[in-house]
Amino acid sequence: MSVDKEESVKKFFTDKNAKGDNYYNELCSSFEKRIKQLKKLPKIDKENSLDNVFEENGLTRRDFMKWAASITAMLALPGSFTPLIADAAKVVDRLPIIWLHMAECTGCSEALLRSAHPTIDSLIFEHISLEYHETLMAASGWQAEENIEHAMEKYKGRYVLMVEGGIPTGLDGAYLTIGGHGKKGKDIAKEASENAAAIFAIGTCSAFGGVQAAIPNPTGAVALSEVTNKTVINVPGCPPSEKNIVGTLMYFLLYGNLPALDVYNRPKWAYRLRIHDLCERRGHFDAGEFVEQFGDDAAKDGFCLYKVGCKGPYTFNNCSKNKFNEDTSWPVQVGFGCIGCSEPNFWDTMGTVNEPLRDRLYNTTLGGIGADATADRIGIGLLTATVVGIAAHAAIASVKNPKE
Ligand code: FSX
Ligand code: SF4
Ligand code: F3S
Repeated sequence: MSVDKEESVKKFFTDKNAKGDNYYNELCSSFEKRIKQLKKLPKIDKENSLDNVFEENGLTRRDFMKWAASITAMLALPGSFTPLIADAAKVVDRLPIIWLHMAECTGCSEALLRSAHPTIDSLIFEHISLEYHETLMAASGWQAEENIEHAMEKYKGRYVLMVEGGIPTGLDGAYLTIGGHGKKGKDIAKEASENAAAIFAIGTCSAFGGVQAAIPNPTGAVALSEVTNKTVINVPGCPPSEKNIVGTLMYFLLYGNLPALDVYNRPKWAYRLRIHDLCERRGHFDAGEFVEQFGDDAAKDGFCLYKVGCKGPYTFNNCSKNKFNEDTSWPVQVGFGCIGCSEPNFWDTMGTVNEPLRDRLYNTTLGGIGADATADRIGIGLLTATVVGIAAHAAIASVKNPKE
């Protein structure tokens, strides 16, 4: 282990042990204080309470507390914080939200809201005060334009800005104009960022440019962070899981500040580990048991999908924990490898979807040890898996944000 790595491991354990009773007591008081302050703010949705919304949708208090417990665990807080998380969810409608759509497919909104049976996450999201959301609001045209201007003025410095989609900047932004006055998307995003209390880039398009920024990027689409000099919290995924969206919101609600972020400004609580680290097929990877082609016996046995293109070793996200479609499944579970959708430029850098990356990234970083060669020699077991892990980290480190 290098000295640097050793130091950081030591620091990790020292910090962890330092988080004794005092740390959690103080955290608990600061959450209570914050919830109290939020409660004093005018209730934006005066007509309804979250309790009523749950009742109308056939959800019990038990369901709600189960949800609160899962958010508590997700944010790595002790179980005793569950009632506080539940309290915080109830004041979520004190937080005005402005949600902008730029260049994208609306999959992020869909992921959150289109469930056959409303989930707690979707209900909480519907209950928060969405002051402006082009897909959901009734207003259109001039009225819609007025709404956003009014919301930005009325909630100046208080609103949370959520942006979905990449921002076209080609032809000075003329590829995306919105509303009766033909305002450019890039100008709206920049203006709305100015007085936001927090800014979340929802989805890979907004976080990193996404599919429209893939080569040759005809509209000059860029990440939200390129058009504003404010800090943007990236919640990538194409689409991201609704839990990562709601979890990020809950974090902000409770802590009142930004979570610890990785080099790509993704909250560490959600994007700290690789898909590969959390994968239910990982045992097969370590044992050298691979699907060689879709439909073979190994596929039926649920073996590892690395050789049919899984990019889990290079992708940081928590999909196996959060799952999609009402918590039923996630890509690898249904038998299709991860395509790396929460990584910057994954359309350009992650190669062909159904093929491993071959030697493209590995050769330069590990003195010629190719990923496929590694997988073929996997019989040597865990050591080999470690090599792939190191290779993936090294490859990722080599393409990290130059700003770091
Ligand atoms: Fe689509 Fe959102 Fe992908 Fe992008 O999700 S699901 S293309 S991340 O901006 O609508
Ligand atoms: Fe899972 Fe993919 Fe890693 Fe295999 S390569 S263990 S399928 S994440
Ligand atoms: Fe995306 Fe991979 Fe998860 S493709 S949804 S990060 S499993």
